[in-house]
Amino acid sequence: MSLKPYKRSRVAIVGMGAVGTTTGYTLLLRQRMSELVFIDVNVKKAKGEMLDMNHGLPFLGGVKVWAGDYEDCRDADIIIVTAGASQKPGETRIDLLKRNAEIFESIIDNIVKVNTHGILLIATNPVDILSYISWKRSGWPSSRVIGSGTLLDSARFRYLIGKQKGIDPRSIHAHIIGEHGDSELPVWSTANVAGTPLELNEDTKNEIFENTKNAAYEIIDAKGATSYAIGLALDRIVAAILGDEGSVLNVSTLLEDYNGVSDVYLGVPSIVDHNGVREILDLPLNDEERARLLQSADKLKDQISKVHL
Ligand code: 6V0
Repeated sequence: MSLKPYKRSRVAIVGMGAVGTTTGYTLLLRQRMSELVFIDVNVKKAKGEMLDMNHGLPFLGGVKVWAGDYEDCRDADIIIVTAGASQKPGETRIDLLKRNAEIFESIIDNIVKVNTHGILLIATNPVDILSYISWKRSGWPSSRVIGSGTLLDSARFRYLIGKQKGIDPRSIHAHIIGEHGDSELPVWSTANVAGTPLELNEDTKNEIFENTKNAAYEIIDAKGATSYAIGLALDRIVAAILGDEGSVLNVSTLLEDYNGVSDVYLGVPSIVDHNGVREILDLPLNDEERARLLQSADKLKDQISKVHL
């Protein structure tokens, strides 16, 4: 990993709560860009986070950090949106939809008023639906409107499999796809380590998936919000974009005729480079997995139909 910032690159973060702040700090530590701007309706909070991070620059250098407004999105290569209400204990992500859909319309309008070339990276929940709304509202090509999708869920999944097998999670190739939420599904049929199928009994598989799916509820119940792993997941996507990596990441993207699914954003393995989502990989699914992906898509489409676009 290079610690040198990429030249003249700007990342803007809209929403400086737990997720936005941790993401900003992660990007700063990893020196992903040369300019980092924080935007929040709570101007004082954004300023406080900015000052705190600026005071760390003598230990880091390299990055200009400031608290700004939507005008600062004009030259942004990536605008990360984490603004909105967060999940309350016991609340599902879908419950958040109505509250967050409303504020998103004005946020996206403010961004596209000044920026025509950047990439929107959405993290606010329900992330798949808000990514879809952002795509529609922005008028940008879907390749440039990306949701964090099931990248975090897949990381949780790989961590738990790795823990069970005593193997570094980076060496576990396993995917969670579909909704970032209750209808997501594990793709056990292709999960492997170096091409070797995972030998896990059904009970262990079920336990790993349930723990993956319920991880956010457990963490929110314990500490009020999730922040570190999502910060690292967003940092990973930023690295793939600014570094023009062509990395395969389970981001949320517009599906058209994908395993029978169309006109919905869902998390699937996608090739991410400087232009955003370059290509969606045609992950081979068995019949059960395909049926569950369709169910996940149907659930989200039903929710989208209830939101005024
Ligand atoms: P938070 O700590 O409440 O922060 C939200 C921030 O948004 C606050 O600072 C608000 O002031 C700000 N905000 C609210 N409205 C606006 C607005 N109109 N314009 C600008 N800023 C505004 O929430 P937290 O950071 O914990 O979570 C943010 C969102 O991320 C929630 O929807 C979470 O559910 C979601 N997450 C998504 C994850 C993923 O994998 N995609 C993971 C974790 C959380």
